[in-house]
Amino acid sequence: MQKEIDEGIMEEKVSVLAERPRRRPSAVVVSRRAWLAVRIVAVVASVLLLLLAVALTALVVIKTTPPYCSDGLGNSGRDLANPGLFNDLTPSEMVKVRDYLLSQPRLGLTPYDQASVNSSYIYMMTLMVPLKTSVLMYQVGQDRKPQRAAKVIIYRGDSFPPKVEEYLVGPLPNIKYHRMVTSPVYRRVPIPFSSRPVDAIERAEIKAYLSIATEPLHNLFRESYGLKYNNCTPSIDCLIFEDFAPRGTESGERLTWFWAYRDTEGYYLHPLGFAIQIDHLSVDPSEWMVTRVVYNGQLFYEVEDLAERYADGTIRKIKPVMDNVDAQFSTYKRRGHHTFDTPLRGPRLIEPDGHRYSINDQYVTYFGWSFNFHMRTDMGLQIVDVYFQSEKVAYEISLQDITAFYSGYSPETSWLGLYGVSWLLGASSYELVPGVDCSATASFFNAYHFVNTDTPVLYKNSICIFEQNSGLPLRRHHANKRGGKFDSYGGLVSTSLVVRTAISLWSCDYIVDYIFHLDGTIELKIALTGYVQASYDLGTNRPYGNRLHESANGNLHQLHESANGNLHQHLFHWKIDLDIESPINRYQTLDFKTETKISFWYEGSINKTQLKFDSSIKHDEKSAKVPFNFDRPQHHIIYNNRAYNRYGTYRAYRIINEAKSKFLLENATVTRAASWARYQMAVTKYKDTEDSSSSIYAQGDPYDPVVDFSRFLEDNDTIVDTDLIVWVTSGVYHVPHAEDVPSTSTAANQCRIFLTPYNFLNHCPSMAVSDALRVKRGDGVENDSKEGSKSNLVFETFGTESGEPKCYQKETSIKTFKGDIEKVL
Ligand SMILES: [Cu+2]
Repeated sequence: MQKEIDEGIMEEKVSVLAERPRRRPSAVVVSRRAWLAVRIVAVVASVLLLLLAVALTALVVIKTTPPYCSDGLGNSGRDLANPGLFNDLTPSEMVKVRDYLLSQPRLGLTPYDQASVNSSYIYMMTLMVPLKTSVLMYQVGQDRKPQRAAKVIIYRGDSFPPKVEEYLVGPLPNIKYHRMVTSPVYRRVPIPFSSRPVDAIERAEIKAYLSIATEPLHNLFRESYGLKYNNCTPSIDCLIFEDFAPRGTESGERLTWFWAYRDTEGYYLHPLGFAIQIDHLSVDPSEWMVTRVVYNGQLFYEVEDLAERYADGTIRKIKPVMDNVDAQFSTYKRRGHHTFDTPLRGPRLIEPDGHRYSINDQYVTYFGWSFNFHMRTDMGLQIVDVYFQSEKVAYEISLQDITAFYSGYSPETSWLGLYGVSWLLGASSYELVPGVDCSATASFFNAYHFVNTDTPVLYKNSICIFEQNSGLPLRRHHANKRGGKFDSYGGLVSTSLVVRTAISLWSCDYIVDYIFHLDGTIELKIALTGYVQASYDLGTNRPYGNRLHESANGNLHQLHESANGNLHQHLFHWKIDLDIESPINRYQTLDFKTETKISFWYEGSINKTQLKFDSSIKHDEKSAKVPFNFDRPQHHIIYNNRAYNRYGTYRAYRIINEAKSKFLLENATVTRAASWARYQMAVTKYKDTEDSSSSIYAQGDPYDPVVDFSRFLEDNDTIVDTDLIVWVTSGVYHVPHAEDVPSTSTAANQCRIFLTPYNFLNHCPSMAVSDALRVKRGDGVENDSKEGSKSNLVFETFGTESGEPKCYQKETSIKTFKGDIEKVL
């Protein structure tokens, strides 16, 4: 039975086996190998295809994406290891000077980080630019290279009486001497301590003093403004104080007004109607005192008096209204009507063949130009040793001071007169933003300063150099035949090299440009922007300006906080040391007048009236003062009496001051340190001792200034065939108006001076530029124009490629911007 069952199972197994498809073992082996081979081939093919695709894509990208435009001419960057003749102090030189001076026991200096107002310490150091005579001797191989030295300013709060001393320290880098020097241009020796700029050490003491002095006013600040001075949260509920100058109304005083502002973006437009005046003349802060307090147009002599009268309600109070929404008017947040409905980018520069200028350390060449730039901590960026087409044009072109004299009703505004150099134009030249402050294609340079510090401070990208396209032809002409048919065209777009810094002096920004044009012209330009200086509007400021903002607390008739923009005049002083082929030059004016004569060419007695000019050589400094006078139009020429162009005419440069601004405040005591402002132009004989028309001490004592420019003219030197300096004042009246909020715009606020060749050459030097265009008719040759018409025009571009650029412009990103200055070494 079991057997039958087993057999039955066996049969079933056999039958199951019989039902399976029969396979040939050899066929199975071949199939697996083939499958493997197929898979390998497939993988390899896929990889190859992928690589091919990548290669093709790359090819397409390479073919369709232009390469970066070339760098063009070289830019070596700063060479801090081997500073040249005019180069600024390097950080390592600054450290050497600092360490050398601190190691001199006789000087008794305290390191800056441990110093107080009543100690002796280094306030500032800058390069002592070598004397012109020794530079010129060195340049012609008649003398050895002038040694580098530093000029160091030391505050001596621990001497009796306290004073400021200036030292020459050198030679660099292996220092062997330090000598106390007195600049012959300084009228006052020793330099009065009261005229020194307020530095970070004194400022910190003042802040601490204000903190205690205003404690009794805590309630007044809170109730009137919703703000606090102590223990506040920045940008939320803080009241801040800013100091204004001059510091007093007479020489020797140090009485500073501190104005209160709401701490918010654009706080300059949020004056609170509170100001406190402090006498901080003493080197001992415990002797400082509050001398005046102004609140809502009411004057008090003691803080306690104001606090008491505020508490008992016997004075006019200010009610708080400003909130964060109200404060938006002073910010740069986008608002208002606009026509670019979608955000669109504006045009930008492309340099298809790279930079056409080269920079070697601080030495620049561009087209026919060559010059050096250097940064002075006090006076800012300067240009020295300027040549055009290998001919000497100028030894120095430099800004000397920026002033602003204000008007107003309140005690703070009515005495406001600012001297920028005392607030340090160089150390106020901060980082520039690529694509906004300068072209994104610009070359950027760092500056180093040693002021208010214990170690050198890096000002990143604070100088920029770039070639700009003005969008205007430098020259062009379209010539038609008499019959009206086109004859010829010639043109050249105006490009120029810009050397730029932007000085931010508290609320105001001054963009300072030295511009080198292709026709041999140098342009000096200051464009004004930034915030205006607003004052608290008491309703009595109207003759002095416009109301810029009002805040009402729900009731338009109840104005609580309003700002007034006060009338002021900006003035800029330039030193222009032209050396036309050599330092030996003359100054002449072409005085325009009319003449009426009987015309020789017609019968009878027909009178012809026309313009003519008389050339007038100026023999001495007194005759070379040029006050503003529209009735006597003039051209101003500096020429070399021993150098002629091909036509036998004296080689010369002409000075054009496009921004003459009549100075009406000659008799105002606050302007005495700006006696240069009385003349739109003055020409003096070069003297090493008349190096600068202003000084960092101008602001501290404008009433009896350490440097008084008018004295340069008093000796009435002969100025014929000698080294001449041209001093030019430009400026602008500014009545702030609603559109100055939040910022003044540069469009209509530019002060320009031109130095332009006048028979210096034989023809326009821009004829040498290769990317000019000349169009003329070819002889009988006809080309197909795009429009299909026949033309026989010949386009000459003098070897320069025309048409669209085939490269992609390298730019510096805005993201490189850091904003802060930083200590180095
Ligand atoms: Cu202004």
